Amino acid sequence: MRDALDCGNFDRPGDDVRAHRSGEQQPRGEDGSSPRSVRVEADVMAKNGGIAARNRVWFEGRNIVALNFVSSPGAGKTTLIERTLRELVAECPWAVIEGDQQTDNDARRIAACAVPVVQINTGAVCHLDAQMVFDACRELNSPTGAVMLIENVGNLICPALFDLGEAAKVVVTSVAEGDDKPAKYPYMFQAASLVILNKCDLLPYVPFDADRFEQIAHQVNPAARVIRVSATRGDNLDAWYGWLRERRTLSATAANA
Ligand SMILES: Nc1nc2c(ncn2[C@@H]2O[C@H](COP(=O)(O)OP(=O)(O)O)[C@@H](O)[C@H]2O)c(=O)[nH]1
Ligand SMILES: [Mg+2]
Repeated sequence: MRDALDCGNFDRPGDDVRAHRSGEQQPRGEDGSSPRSVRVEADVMAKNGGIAARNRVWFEGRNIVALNFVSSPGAGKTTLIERTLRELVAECPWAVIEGDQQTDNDARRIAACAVPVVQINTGAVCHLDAQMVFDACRELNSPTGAVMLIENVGNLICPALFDLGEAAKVVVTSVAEGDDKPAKYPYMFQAASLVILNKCDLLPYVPFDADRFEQIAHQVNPAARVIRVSATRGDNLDAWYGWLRERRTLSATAANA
C-alpha cells in the first residue's frame, strides 16, 4: 500500500515550505518553521518532479498527448471526457486514467465508451502523483499518437502542486460553483493552459456572471484560454475539440522535428 501523503502541508514548489499540522508538537526554528518537515516535504516534491520529468520524456517520445483534468468534485470532468470519447473515438487511439478516492464508477463510465482505462483509488491522498501515472501508463501501454486523458481527484488545491508529466492542465469549472473561483484558487488557474467553463446550459437559472469569471481567470492567468461549454447539451464542444486537435498537431510537429 502506498504511503499516504497529506498535501495539506505543502505550499507551492519553490515557495518557503512550512508545516501547518494543527495540534502537532514539532521542533521549531527561530521563525517558527520546522526544519525536519521542510526537508521531508521538499524531498517528496523533488522525487515527484523527477518521475514527472521521466513521464514527460516517455509521452513525448511516443507522441502521446497527456492532459491532466482538474476541477472541484462534480464540475463535469467525466461527463466531458465521456462525450469527447464518444464523438472523437475514431480520430486517434485514446486512453484514460481515472483518479478518485474510492470506487471505480468513473472507470466503468469510460469503459462503456470502449476506450482503455485504469482506475486509481488514492485512499487518503487528495491528488494523483507522477508515480501513480507511471504505473498506470505501464498497464495501458498506449500506442504512438494516442491522447491520454488523466482525470485527477476532484480538488482545486493539491493537484496544482503535483506535476504528472502532462503536456497541459485543463481546469474544468461549472457555473454552479460561483464566478470568483479563479481568484480563490489562483494556483490551479495559473497552472492551467485551458479553462473549461461547463454547465453553461444552467446559466439562466444560477447567479453566475460568465464575463466576470473570464475576466478574473485572465487576471490570474493571462495566457489561459477559456472555453464555455455544456458537456450534457453539447454547446460549443467544437471549440474544445479544436483546442485538442491543436495540441495533437503541436505534439506531432515536435515529435517529427
Ligand atoms: N446541467 C449540466 N449538468 C452537467 C453537465 N456536465 C456534467 N453535469 C452533471 O454534473 C454531475 C457531475 O458530473 P461528473 O462528470 O461526474 O463530474 P466530475 O466529478 O467532475 O467527474 C453529473 O450529474 C452530471 O450529469 C453539464 O454540462 N450541464
Ligand atoms: Mg469524475
